[in-house]
Amino acid sequence: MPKLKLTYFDFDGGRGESIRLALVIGDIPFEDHRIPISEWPAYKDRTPLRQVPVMEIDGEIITQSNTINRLVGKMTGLYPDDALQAAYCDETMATVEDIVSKIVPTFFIEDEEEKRLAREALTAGPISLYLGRLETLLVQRGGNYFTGNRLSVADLKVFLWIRNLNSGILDHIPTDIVERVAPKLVEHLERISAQPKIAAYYQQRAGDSE
Ligand SMILES: N[C@@H](CCC(=O)N[C@@H](CS)C(=O)NCC(=O)O)C(=O)O
Repeated sequence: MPKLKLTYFDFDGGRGESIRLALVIGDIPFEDHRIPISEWPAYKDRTPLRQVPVMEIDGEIITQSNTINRLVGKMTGLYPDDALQAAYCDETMATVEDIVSKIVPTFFIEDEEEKRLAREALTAGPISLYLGRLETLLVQRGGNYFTGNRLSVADLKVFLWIRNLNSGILDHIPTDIVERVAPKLVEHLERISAQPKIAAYYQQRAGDSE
C-alpha cells in the first residue's frame, strides 16, 4: 500500500473532504494534513498550483480534487469499473465542481449588499439550475445513488455540497433552497449521512473537537 498524505484546509468540508471520506470508508490509512486557514498565506507557495487539495503518494504530488477523487475511488471501490457508469460518476462530480466554482468568487465580495445581490442572483439562477440537474441525474440513475446503484465518490461530493447549502454557512443563500428545488437531494443527503462509516466518522470528529 503506498504512503498517502492529503493536504487540505482544517475543516470538514470543501474539495478535500470527499477524498478524506473515501479513504475512511475504504479503511485506507493516510496522513490527514490539515492547514489552519490562518496559516494558508505562508503555506500556499509550497503547493504546485497555490491550491489545495494536494495528495502525496509515496512523495509524488497529485493535484486537482476530482482527479484525486477518482484515484481514491479506484483504491476503495468507490469508482465504477464500467466505462458508462464511470462517465455518470465523472459527470456528477464535474457538475458539482462547476457550481462550486460559481459560488466561490462571492466569498471575496467585501460589500455585504453586493454579496447579497450576487448570492440571490446565483440562488435564483445557476444554483437552482444545477440542483435541478443533479436531481434529474439522480432519478435517471435509479433514485438512490448517482452511479451503479451503489455508493461512489460522486455521492460523497454531492452530499457534501448539499450539506453545505443546508447548513446556513453561506449567507444570503436560503437554507431551504434544496428542499424547495430538489427535495430528492435532501433524501440523498440523509441516505449518505446514514452510511455507518460516515456517521461513525462524523461522530468521532465531533468528539475530537469537544
Ligand atoms: N481545480 C482545483 C481547484 C482547487 C481550489 O481552488 N482549491 C481552493 C480550496 S477548495 C484553494 O486552494 N483556495 C485557496 C487559494 O486559492 O488561495 C481542484 O479541483 O483541486
